[in-house]
This record gives sequence, C-alpha cells and structure tokens, in this order.
Amino acid sequence: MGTVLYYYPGNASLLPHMMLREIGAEFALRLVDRAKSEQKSAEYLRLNPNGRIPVLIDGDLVLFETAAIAMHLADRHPEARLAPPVGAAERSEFYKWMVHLTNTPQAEYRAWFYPDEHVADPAAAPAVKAAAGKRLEAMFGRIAAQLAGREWLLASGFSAADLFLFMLVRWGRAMPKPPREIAPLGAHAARVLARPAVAAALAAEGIAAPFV
Ligand SMILES: N[C@@H](CCC(=O)N[C@@H](CS)C(=O)NCC(=O)O)C(=O)O
Repeated sequence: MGTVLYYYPGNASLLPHMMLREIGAEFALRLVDRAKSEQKSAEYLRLNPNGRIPVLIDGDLVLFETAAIAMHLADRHPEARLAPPVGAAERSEFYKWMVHLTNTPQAEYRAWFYPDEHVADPAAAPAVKAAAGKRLEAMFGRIAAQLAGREWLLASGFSAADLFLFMLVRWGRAMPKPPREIAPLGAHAARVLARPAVAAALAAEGIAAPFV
C-alpha cells in the first residue's frame, strides 16, 4: 500500500506531513473530512479506534498517535536526520522533547479547542477554555526559557521536535497571548517556516499566511 497519511489541514497530521516532505519520501495524502465527521466513520475507526487524526499507513503498519508516527518516520529514514542516532546522548533529549510536547502542551490543547468535552454543564466551557489558555501560556513560557540562546531544541541541531514545537506554536495563534509573541518561539517558528519542506506542506494543505 506504500505510505499514506490521513490528514486534515493544520491538524496534528501536519507534523508527519512536514516530516515526509523533509524526508523526500513518496507518500499519498488522504483527507479525513471533519465537516462530515469522517474521523468517526466505521472505515476510519478501523484504522484509529480513537477517531482522531492522524493515521499513518506505512506498508503493513497502521499507526496512530502523532508522536509515535513522528518517531517511527525519523527511525525509518535516518538519512533525513530528523532525530539524533540511537545511542547518542542527544537521542535521550529528543525523546524528552517529543514526549513532553505530546503529553503536555498538545494534550492541554484538547481543553482549549474542545472545552465542551471537559464539562458537564456547557455554561462552564468558556471558563475551562480560559484556564487551558493560561496553562498553555505558562507551558510555552517554560519551553521558551529552555530555547533561549539556541537555534533549535536540541544542541545537536534541527530535529522533528522543532517541527512539533512549530505546529503547537501555530495552533496558539488565536490565543489571548499567542506563543509567537514569546520572543524565542516567534524566531524559532520563523526559522522552521524558512524550510522549503515546511512551506511545501503548508501549501499542499491549502494553509495561507499568517502561519503562526
Ligand atoms: N493524541 C492524539 C490526538 C489527536 C487529536 O486530538 N487530533 C485532533 C485534530 S488535531 C482530532 O482528531 N480532532 C477531531 C476529533 O477529536 O474528533 C495524537 O497525537 O494523534
């Protein structure tokens, strides 16, 4: 079956999409039409029982969870240098950032984008969203402090973790205090945006400026 990425523009699928273009791999994009709730269709649930985007098909492998897909792609294509080699000290830092980004800000974004899922009384949703926004602000502040004075998250250079951070910074562009306004994060996003593979992924998804 080759490599197929199930995506929706700008969703978590953007990370593996940018990676596939960095790699220069052959792949097909398959739109999961959220307007028709296709992520909850019987066909899609066979691929991801959680009903969430993305899914990657890589030959016989069917994979869900963005971070797992990203780490899989980095391992499958070591020549693209999207992760430090296994055994290198920086590899552990790479794991740290991938797990932190998926487990902390990405997970928190569920409460920001889907506050209704977190309340019994719909009237409480705006307060839940506002509180998630505040927690995200604090999380991005801590990430920014660790990024200060360096170009990329890892001392060894650019990696998939930078693409992940860029995607999360982008998601916050409508927050009261967008993460791009925290200086190292805005500059970091600009560096990521300058990469031709990233521009190509955004264009292919029909995403126009402002990107972050
Ligand atoms: N932990 C999952 C979360 C994926 C996720 O929340 N995807 C969102 C889009 S960014 C989604 O599918 N939303 C539609 C829905 O929940 O119905 C992952 O990283 O793959």
